[in-house]
Amino acid sequence: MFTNAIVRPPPPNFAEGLTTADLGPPDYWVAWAEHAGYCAALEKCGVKVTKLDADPNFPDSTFIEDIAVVTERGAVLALPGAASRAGEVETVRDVLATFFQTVHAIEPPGTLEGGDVCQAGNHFFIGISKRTNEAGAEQLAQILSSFGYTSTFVDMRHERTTRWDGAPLDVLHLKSAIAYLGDNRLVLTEAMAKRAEFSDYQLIVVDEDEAYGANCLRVNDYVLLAAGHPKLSNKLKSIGYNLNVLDMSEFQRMDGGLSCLSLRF
Ligand code: CIR
Repeated sequence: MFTNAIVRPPPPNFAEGLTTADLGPPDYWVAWAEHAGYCAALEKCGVKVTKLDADPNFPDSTFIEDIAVVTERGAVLALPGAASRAGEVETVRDVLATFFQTVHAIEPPGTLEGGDVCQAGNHFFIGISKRTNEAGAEQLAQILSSFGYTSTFVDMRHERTTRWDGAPLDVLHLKSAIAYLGDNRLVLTEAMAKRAEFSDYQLIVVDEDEAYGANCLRVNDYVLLAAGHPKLSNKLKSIGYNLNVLDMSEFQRMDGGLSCLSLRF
């Protein structure tokens, strides 16, 4: 059960953030409204939402999940692999200190972004990507082990998806392509479903044309799902999940998914 979430609304210069989606610039006010809808959805799931001030110094700072790994046993401050995002850790460190006695931290030469970290019960999958390096993944695995969790690494460096125009697109983070729903169930893209790392799980495979939907989010009694993924929506409903379908269009333009918009614990 999650009781808390930390979020940060997009700043007015949100469009200046990093992106590869080639879907055109996001509209700030639409993004603002989508973010408000996301916060309302979290509240409906029964979590208390702590909202940080939007920070125009960091256009990508709404994607707060990348800046920490929070668990019921402790918190770890990340160290973003994207140089433009490095300064986002300061305010996140301060807010985590209000919830956790000790906040561990990834240290150079390690880099790690929370989007590469997928908790599946007492086990963690840690993606090694363009943003998370081996040193960062090793450091996180050691800290998680001190909390009593196990981890395995998933190499994402050659993982590609197909962009809307047919062009190949690098998968940004591990959780761009998988989500853990509880009950030993993973939602994942076709490419990820073929990988040995996930063979012990029940797999809900997302069709390639709905790949963005793989970044869905179980929060207590609901699964939050981005709008526009009817096949995945039907699969999840048929298993019996309560869905809350959310508009994410402006975040998708900036390569961000549902999970990226909050830290949950
Ligand atoms: C970035 O490139 O860092 C942001 N524009 C998007 C980050 C999305 N985060 C995530 O998938 N966890």
